[in-house]
Amino acid sequence: MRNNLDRHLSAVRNLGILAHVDAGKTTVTERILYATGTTHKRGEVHDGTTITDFDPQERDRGITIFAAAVSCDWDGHRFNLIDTPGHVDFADEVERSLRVLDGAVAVFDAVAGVEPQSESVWRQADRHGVPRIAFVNKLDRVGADLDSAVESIRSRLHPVPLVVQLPIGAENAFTGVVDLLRMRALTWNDGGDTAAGTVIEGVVEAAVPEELREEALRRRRLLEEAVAERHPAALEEFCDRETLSAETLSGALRDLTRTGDGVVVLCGSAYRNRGIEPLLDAVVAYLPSPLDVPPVCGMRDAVHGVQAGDDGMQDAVGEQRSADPAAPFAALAFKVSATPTGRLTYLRVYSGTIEKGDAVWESGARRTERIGRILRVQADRHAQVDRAVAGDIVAVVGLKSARAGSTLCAPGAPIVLEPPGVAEPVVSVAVEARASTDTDRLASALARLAEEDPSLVVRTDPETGQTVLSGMGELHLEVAVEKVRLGLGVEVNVGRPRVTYRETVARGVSGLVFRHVKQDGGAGQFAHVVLDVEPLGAGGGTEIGAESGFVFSSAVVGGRVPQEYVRAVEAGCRDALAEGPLGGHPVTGLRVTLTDGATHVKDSSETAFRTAGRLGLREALRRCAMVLLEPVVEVTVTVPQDAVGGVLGDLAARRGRVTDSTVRGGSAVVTATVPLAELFGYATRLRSRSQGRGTFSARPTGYAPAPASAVAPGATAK
Ligand SMILES: Nc1nc2c(ncn2[C@@H]2O[C@H](COP(=O)(O)OP(=O)(O)OP(=O)(O)O)[C@@H](O)[C@H]2O)c(=O)[nH]1
Ligand SMILES: [Mg+2]
Repeated sequence: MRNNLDRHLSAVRNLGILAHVDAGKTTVTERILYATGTTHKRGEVHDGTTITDFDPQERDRGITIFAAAVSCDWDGHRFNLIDTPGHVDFADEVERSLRVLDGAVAVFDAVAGVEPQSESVWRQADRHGVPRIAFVNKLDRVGADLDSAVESIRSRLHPVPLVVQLPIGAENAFTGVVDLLRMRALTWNDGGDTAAGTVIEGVVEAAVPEELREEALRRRRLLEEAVAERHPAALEEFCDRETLSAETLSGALRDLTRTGDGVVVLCGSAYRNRGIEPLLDAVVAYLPSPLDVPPVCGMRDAVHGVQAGDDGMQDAVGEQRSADPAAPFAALAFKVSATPTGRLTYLRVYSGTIEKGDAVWESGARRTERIGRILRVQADRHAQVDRAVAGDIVAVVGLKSARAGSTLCAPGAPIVLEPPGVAEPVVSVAVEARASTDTDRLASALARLAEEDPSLVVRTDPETGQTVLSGMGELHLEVAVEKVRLGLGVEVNVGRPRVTYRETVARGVSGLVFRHVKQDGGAGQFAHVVLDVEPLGAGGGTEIGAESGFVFSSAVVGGRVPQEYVRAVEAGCRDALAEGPLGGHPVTGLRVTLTDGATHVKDSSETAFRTAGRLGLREALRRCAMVLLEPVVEVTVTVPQDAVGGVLGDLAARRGRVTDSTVRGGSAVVTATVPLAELFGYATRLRSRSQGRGTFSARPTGYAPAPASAVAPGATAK
């Protein structure tokens, strides 16, 4: 029984397709579904006919917005595949997907090489320890060059590229690849009727053409040397025989992929349907199954059953779960979406088994939920299955409170798995229904949307009473508003986008004494605190998405403030960080030390110390020298060389600082850091300046001091 289960699990591959916008992720996914016989028609992104870009806005805009999961079978293996969006505004979708994947295929454009967002997702995958293989796509394009793409992978991402194929033909004449392991030539037939009769579409295997033999042998040698250098068993064989067998190479490539000591590189043209089958074989051969990845770590939820709002993690104990279908059930919800089928919760099951009707414990709302139908996901189509076991990615109908990031587990063995991080929003717009009768419907639709997408925040501006929607960028907000408009049929007015500012400490204060005392009858309150506040120093908390912009410690001696009150002071300080003294913006990049304090036998309590922490830090911040920070991004603009002058002038006018300017594939590529506030409307401006031939992408780099002139009146909306 156990062996059967292990066999099943070792044949599962949970993988993501990652890349910069337009590298061809959705097209690769589409061809994978075609090659595996999951679909019988090849959809195209530009026709709006792909399986994974099924949302109306994705079809209209020709980009992926939402990560979509699909399952397919190849060579006795089950692939659960997630096609992710490449646009930076949707990087949170990628983050959530990476949290639940065991491996990934990173797609690169053979003309552009490594592009900014490929670099960002590569780093994200590094952080999550997700092993990956590289697919250099678009070899059919004019200017495509595998070697220079590989060089840019090496120089910008710093892995050891292990190239296992040699392209046959170039650009329009790209017909196939030499497989350097088996030393065979693979070419692809397009199918159709020719003078010689009907040609069946598909891959044709043959001997390596004579004219490529020498080059193929040279590259095979390079591959063997690179592998032997990094893999002890391979090195032994290489020393004995001065060569490596295909089996040894394959095994070593598998090991190097999993440890991250090398990255296998394949190539092809998804659009022309060349190179997909070897890519699938490589996923099977090199990427890990759920059994090959380390057990997931979580915290045993010791106070299972207490009310929501209690600090349930206080007594939590670390616990590991391995991919064992017989172990207690544990799964992480990584996506929630409202569909005509109902509310779907996407789960990665880490341990145990669930069936329809099972009761599970949900960590977020801290309540028991019941599993409705279990679905194997096929983008917008679904097939019902009886159960889901460790290692599976499925969607579940019937869960009411689970959100992206919730843990679901067996009620008898509660555990909380670490949720994916959520980036903080950097752009906000005010939204209102054009007809006041639609106001409530709009508000509840926005709230539902924010439930599905944790990187969207909806709040009411206390001063203006307006509904303010915040997110990761202009496009993110535009898509959200459009989704509500299309879904409800409600016309919406949208205000000007504004960036979210932060405040930080430039010069701190020490020995600030704050006394919180109320002793006028009834239960009193008594808490004295003495606080030091100082800047965290270079970069502290000013990276976008930084989690540790605040460090708290206690230097109180002699137990003058008991431990539980110290924790309450810290919580109070965190409360105070929500609104800084300059303009009510969140405060980041500071260290607070509790140096002393005093308690009262009767009137001291955690509540009193929390209040003292909040009011004390607020008072301290008023006395600090504070600096306003604005979000800054790195933009990469690609334009025809004759348009570069205009682009440079325009960037300078937007307070941009050019950091690099090169020529790649006949186009000028300009890199600059620019305050995000200056980039609104840049896409339209660039299009008109370059007659539609320019493209740009932006990557958040952090916060930087905002000049006083940058903050126009009213621009301080949070
Ligand atoms: N010439 C050529 N074009 C390709 C190839 N693969 C994809 N494309 C085209 O490149 C464009 C972008 O492809 P997509 O598959 O949407 O790229 P993506 O990476 O999914 O893009 P986002 O999801 O928006 O980040 C489409 O017009 C594709 O037809 C290829 O191998 N060769
Ligand atoms: Mg896509």
